[in-house]
Amino acid sequence: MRFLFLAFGACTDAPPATSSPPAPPPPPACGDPSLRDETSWDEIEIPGEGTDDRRFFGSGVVVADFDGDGDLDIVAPGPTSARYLRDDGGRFTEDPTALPELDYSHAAGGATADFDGDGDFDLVITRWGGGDYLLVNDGSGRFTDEHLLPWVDRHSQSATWGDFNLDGNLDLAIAGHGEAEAIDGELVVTHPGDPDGLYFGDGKGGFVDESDRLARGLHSGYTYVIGVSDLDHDGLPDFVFTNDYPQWRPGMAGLQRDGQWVLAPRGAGFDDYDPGHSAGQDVVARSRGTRE
Ligand SMILES: [Ca+2]
Ligand SMILES: [Ca+2]
Ligand SMILES: [Ca+2]
Ligand SMILES: [Ca+2]
Repeated sequence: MRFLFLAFGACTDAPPATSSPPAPPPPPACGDPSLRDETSWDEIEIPGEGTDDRRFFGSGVVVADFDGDGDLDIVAPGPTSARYLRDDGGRFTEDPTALPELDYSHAAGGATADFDGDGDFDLVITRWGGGDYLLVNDGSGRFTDEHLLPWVDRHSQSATWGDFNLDGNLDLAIAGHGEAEAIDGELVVTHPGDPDGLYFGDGKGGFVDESDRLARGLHSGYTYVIGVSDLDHDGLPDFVFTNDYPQWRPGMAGLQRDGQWVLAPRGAGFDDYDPGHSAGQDVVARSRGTRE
């Protein structure tokens, strides 16, 4: 598993501000050739993350200022571990004690948010089987597992934070994938994938399993990522499901209706998620759709 990180701040295509009052210095322009110089990047290779299991692959890393020192740190879930990399003056150092001692096998992805409102970034790590973790930050980039999520043995890929029911508390959606079968050298699925998870924050630091609010047709799509957007512009958050396998719908939209999420009908403009296509003006969904 390799990562490339730019040692400078974000760039922009916007022209520098010239009007008064004086504006802060603009970020470097994207045309700055130094930003395209490979020597401007740190390359980090995390050893031991290879796997021969073709059924498994991760869904990403989590980046945030976990220790509150003003720079971005990294949590890298992987097939055999989850690793915490702290930015120490522009160089990343692994801190093996930042994350609690847990079984991180088949850690697939994660997401961060300050779900408890204490000013630091907390962390969800999803696992492709064996249960997901919600880790609470103590403010210094050290985490504990307080078992705030219901334990579900689901082949999870990724997690998404948001206030889905607009009650002021952060909620969590977890994408459920599933196991395929190897038949004649090809991976195929002959049964529905694992149900996605939907957990509403209770305002007291806990979560309530509200997965049944997702209509049956939205579950079980071998989902990589659940995106959130108000697709139909009614003020209520909707979901986009980016799925695996052509045997199932590669993409689905769930529209919020009376506290439930219902499958948007085909032809309504929300199901055009074939590989390379976009869905609506707010969300771009992409599903590979086939296995290599
Ligand atoms: Ca930091
Ligand atoms: Ca927090
Ligand atoms: Ca909420
Ligand atoms: Ca909506």
